[in-house]
Amino acid sequence: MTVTALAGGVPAALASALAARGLDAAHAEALAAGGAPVALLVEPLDDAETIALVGEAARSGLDCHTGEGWAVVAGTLARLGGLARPSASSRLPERLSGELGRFLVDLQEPPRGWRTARRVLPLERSCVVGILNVTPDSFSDGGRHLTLAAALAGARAMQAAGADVIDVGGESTRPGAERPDEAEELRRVVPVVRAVVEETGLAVSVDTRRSRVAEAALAAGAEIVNDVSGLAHDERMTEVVRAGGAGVVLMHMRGDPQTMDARAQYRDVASEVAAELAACRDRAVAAGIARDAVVLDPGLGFAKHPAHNLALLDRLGSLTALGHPVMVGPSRKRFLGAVTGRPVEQRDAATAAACVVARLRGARLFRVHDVGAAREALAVADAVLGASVAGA
Ligand code: HH2
Repeated sequence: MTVTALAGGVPAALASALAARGLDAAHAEALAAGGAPVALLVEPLDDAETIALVGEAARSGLDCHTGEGWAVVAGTLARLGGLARPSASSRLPERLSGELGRFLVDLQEPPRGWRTARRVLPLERSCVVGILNVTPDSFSDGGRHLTLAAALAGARAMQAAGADVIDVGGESTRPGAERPDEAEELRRVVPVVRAVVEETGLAVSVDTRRSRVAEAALAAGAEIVNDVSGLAHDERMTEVVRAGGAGVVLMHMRGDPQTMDARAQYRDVASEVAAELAACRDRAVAAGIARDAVVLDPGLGFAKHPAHNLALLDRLGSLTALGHPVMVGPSRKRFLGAVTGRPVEQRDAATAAACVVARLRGARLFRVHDVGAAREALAVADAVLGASVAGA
């Protein structure tokens, strides 16, 4: 059974209104959190579960819409919490109340940090991840960082512009790209990782689908594995991440970069991506990867048409509700060209705007080429959200 949040959000306005009227801050925040509007899609359900849910929802003052094998329950978080609590009078089957309870715990506890192999990265402020592609053929920065000196200069410039993490990749994953062999990917990535770690002291992640590349990069000082296949491509990858205590980005994709475009078919993109990422997270955690090491990423541009990417940005709440920090990587991608009509080298303003939208919808990490533009735009978004929470 999967449960998906169709809406959610930080009820900062309510908390601040209550605090302004004399409630102490903690009490105001707790009341406001309980008043947050939430809509949950629950499926699959059998007939008995559906009938029980309709009855309990009505008794709790919640809206409930049902169809063949599914239900949407909507109301405040506090009332939904009541549904999930076991009580003598509740007629909800244990499987359903238990699943709702587990889901609501994640929904209420947004993580404040990301555990990597070497530190806990704070996420109160937006975390900007600078892209360092050491490839000849990446779609926007291919060929720019082919020598060690050029790669290091790129990393230093991103650090000066406010990057928190440098993401080093040796394979282009643009649709239809040709793959380097493993020896070539190792040759590209490992010396750059070592040098960037030594020279910048920033957290370094390695963008790879290969376990041997991840392992060598972790040994060279990387602390995060960013795997666009969500640990599905290489069966040793999960163990390499676990054994290295690495932070991990689980990104959503269908198929692989060669086949993904044909698989961009969704009935309801946000709930499907959220459910597939939740399953990916469950496999990783069951295999021993620490929960607080996991970041989720909707995989903008991977098996998604422009409209899918835009809908996902708007409905990121379905992902943040899974209880992990969310990363987005809109940088210079095709869907931004489709919206603005700009060629790839003129999409940094659109990228910064997409980052701000994602921040307002709950994302905390932003993978970008132009670190300075994103950092500045996100500083405004962080300040607006901070002021709202502080009750100014
Ligand atoms: N996008 C790309 C590569 N890696 N990793 C995450 N977590 N999220 C993303 O959206 C993402 C990613 C593709 O962009 P880029 O690295 O700029 O291009 P290329 O794959 O051509 O090197």
